[in-house]
Amino acid sequence: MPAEDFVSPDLIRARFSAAMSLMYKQEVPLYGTLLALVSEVNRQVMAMRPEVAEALRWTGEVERLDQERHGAIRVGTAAELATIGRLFAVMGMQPVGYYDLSSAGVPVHSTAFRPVHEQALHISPFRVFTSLLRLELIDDPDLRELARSILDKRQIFTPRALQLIEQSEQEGGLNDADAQAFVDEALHTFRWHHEATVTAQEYQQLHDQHRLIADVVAFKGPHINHLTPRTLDIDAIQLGMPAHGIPPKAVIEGPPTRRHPILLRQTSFKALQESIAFRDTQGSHTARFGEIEQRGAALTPKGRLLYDQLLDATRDVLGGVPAESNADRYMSLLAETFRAFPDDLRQMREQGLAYFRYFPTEKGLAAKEQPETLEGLIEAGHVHFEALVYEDFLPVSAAGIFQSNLGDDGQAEYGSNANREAFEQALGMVVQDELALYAESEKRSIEACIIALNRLEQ
Ligand code: OOG
Ligand code: NI
Repeated sequence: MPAEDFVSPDLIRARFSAAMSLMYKQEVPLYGTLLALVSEVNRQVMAMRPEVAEALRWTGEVERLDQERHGAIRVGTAAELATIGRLFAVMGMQPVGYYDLSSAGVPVHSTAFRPVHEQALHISPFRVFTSLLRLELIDDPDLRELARSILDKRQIFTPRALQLIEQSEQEGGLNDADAQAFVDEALHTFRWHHEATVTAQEYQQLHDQHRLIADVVAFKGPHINHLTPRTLDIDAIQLGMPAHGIPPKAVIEGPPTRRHPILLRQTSFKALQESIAFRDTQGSHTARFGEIEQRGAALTPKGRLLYDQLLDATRDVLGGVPAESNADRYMSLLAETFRAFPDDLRQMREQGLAYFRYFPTEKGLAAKEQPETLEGLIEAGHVHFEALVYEDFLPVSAAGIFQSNLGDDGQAEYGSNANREAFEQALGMVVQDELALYAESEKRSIEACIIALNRLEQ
């Protein structure tokens, strides 16, 4: 088949993301409420804060904001992870970053599947945070064996999905009808199942070891456990949630409120109690929750180091992890500590704390003479810059999200067990370095400015 008949992976992802959102709205009605709240708050921000609206217009984020989602799944075996990687590749998503959650008491390690090029992100900014259960961290050998044998028996992909993945790999893409079939078939992997594959007693055994182990092992597939929209004002969301009957977690994860947001701020509401048919009897399980996020500037290694230091310093002063009881104190300590992180784009740029995108201005395009350096172009008003948005996740925040849904008392100890090589081996691919991706994106925008400005000079 000629390549021009293939649907682009970006459009397959856009279709899949829309289908996933529709499915999740039907499965979890509260998600629909959350979407309405987020779009109302975003509309207000766009109307009341023209400087925010203008920045989003420069970067094009204004067009992608409504589509923007991330989901999360947890798989049980290396084979499942590898096939998930191939499935996401059909829709132009690649593994980016390695996250070790074991140090936070969650027996998984993870990556984020996402588009890597700014143009692809613009078409469909859809990501899936994907965790692999680490059975090797379970210390009870009998239970480890039980989990392994249950997982080995399940097939989380439909036969047709597997066939279409293979076809896409061999032929280099999918035509319209196959792409549609692929979206429909792939969606099955992410569905919720009311029936467990284990007895109530087996579920309890797995659950007693760690609630997350039961969530991964006891079901037919890796149900999507949340689907997160992006807001422009997470403080407004946090305040507005109770009035909509959605109780938020105690603190917003990530950096404090800023004029120029950095990285990622997230809040969530507690998992739902869902009724489950175990093989022998009826019971319940909590897995799915709601999450909202606000995204800001991607930080350079220097900026990230400063962020990590300030976050650690805040937690040291707090004397523990933030929870219900110390939430107010934590949020005010956080704001105080982060005064050391300049809240000004010019300073952030001059100090090399964040990545940026550069755009030729009207003035620059009309000018006959161009200064020779980027600094000169900015100085002359020929080039405008905006922060490059963070497209990834934060391990401390992710741990906080996991924890708030496992209950603050559900802490387990696994020590620090980062093992990126083992994860990549299971995945069958290396995970990409997010910092390199931001640096490349920044560089492309500078090159595009130079081309646009010099072309008009002749
Ligand atoms: C994933 C939690 C991490 C985020 O936004 O940091 C995450 C999970 O609970 O499976 O989604
Ligand atoms: Ni999330």
